[in-house]
Amino acid sequence: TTRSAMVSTDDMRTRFSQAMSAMYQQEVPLYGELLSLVAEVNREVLAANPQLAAELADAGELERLSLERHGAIRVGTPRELATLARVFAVMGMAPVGYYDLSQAGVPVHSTAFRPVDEAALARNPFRVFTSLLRLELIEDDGLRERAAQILAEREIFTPRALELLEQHEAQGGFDDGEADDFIGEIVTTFRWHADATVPHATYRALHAEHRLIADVVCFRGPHINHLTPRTLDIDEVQRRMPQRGITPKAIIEGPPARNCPLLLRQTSFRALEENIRFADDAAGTHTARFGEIEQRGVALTAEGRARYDDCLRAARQHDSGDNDAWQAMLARAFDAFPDDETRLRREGLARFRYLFAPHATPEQRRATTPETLEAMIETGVVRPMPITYEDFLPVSAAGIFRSNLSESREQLHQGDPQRDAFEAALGMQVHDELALYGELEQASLERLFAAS
Ligand code: OOG
Ligand code: NI
Repeated sequence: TTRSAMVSTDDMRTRFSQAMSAMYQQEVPLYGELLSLVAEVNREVLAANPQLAAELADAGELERLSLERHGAIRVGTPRELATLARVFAVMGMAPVGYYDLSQAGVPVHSTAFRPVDEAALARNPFRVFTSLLRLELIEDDGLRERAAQILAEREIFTPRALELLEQHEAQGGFDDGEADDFIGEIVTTFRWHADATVPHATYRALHAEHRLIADVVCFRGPHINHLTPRTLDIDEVQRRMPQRGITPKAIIEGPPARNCPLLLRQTSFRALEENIRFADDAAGTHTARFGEIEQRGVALTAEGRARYDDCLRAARQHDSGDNDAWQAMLARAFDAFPDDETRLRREGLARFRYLFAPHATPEQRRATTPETLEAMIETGVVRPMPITYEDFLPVSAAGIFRSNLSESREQLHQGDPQRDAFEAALGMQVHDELALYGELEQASLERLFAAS
């Protein structure tokens, strides 16, 4: 008998993000409330902007507008990270970027598992921001060894998940039933456990070192700590959260609102304090889980990114913690950053995908060369479209991590970037995100010139 058709990696990723969303809405009802608020604001934005609605409809984006775009987890050991890399490969997700959060006082380093090719990104860009705890930043030898030992003893994957993973690697795919089995087993790894694996005293000692250390070490698995839908108006969702009984973090992270949106803007609600039963039967609480929203803009070149970092740094010297004041400050700090597509492109600050206009004639297409490109753009034969930023921002990510912590800036653990150690743990190198955007732009130009 022939095997039934194998499920595509894109389909695996979609099944995974849907299963995670269903589980998380059930586990964290406030997250369901956030999703409903996001859908409400998205509906209003579309009703007020028929042109945007038409563009999104053309791009096939309307049906999945309010669906999750990313989630985040934190693991404790190289082996856990390496196995996750294999699991995410089944879903067409590869590690992109290296983020050193220790610079911001968070004792982890991270990557984002995401699709990299254009077609897969268009089908479903779902990403998982994945952090590895840096135990070496625990200063106390005894506590560090205890934490390492607790982590060494746990197995975050079910036996069936590991069996299916090996089967997938041997046979190169899953049929429909295996695909659903696998997703079910993997989602189990990311569920919440209200019972900690350690006595309360151990939890308290690790927590005193850093709340995130306790979060990673004291539980059976890496619970999903947030999911993030896409909003069309992040400022409005931030404004309305309190009306829904949701407490937002103080400020929206990332660049200010712009005519040509840049990179990524994010905000979240403050993590919930949840009841926990410890291994010695003591009762207590733990704060880890929240909901986030994101609004994405254009990817920048290395030069654009350096300018972004400069503007952000200038504004951060005056951070008051009040969102309105902060946004006004940011807008001023970004005054000098060009805010129209033509300048962003001509000044080499942002990445674009070049397409022929539908009305471009065969002669015009043939006449399009590197030398005539600018003229073809000016006469409307070629259309540059901004390439969406698909990654994360370390300063913003540190701000999102802090929705777990007190709003005060914890500056406990300063470390150096350890990219080599991270990649050794991962078992592979991470993709360079800046290079990926350059390749997308280059590929679109080559397609254009191939017509000449
Ligand atoms: C991850 C925080 C980073 C983002 O969107 O920047 C993040 C975490 O809290 O584990 O998800
Ligand atoms: Ni996030």
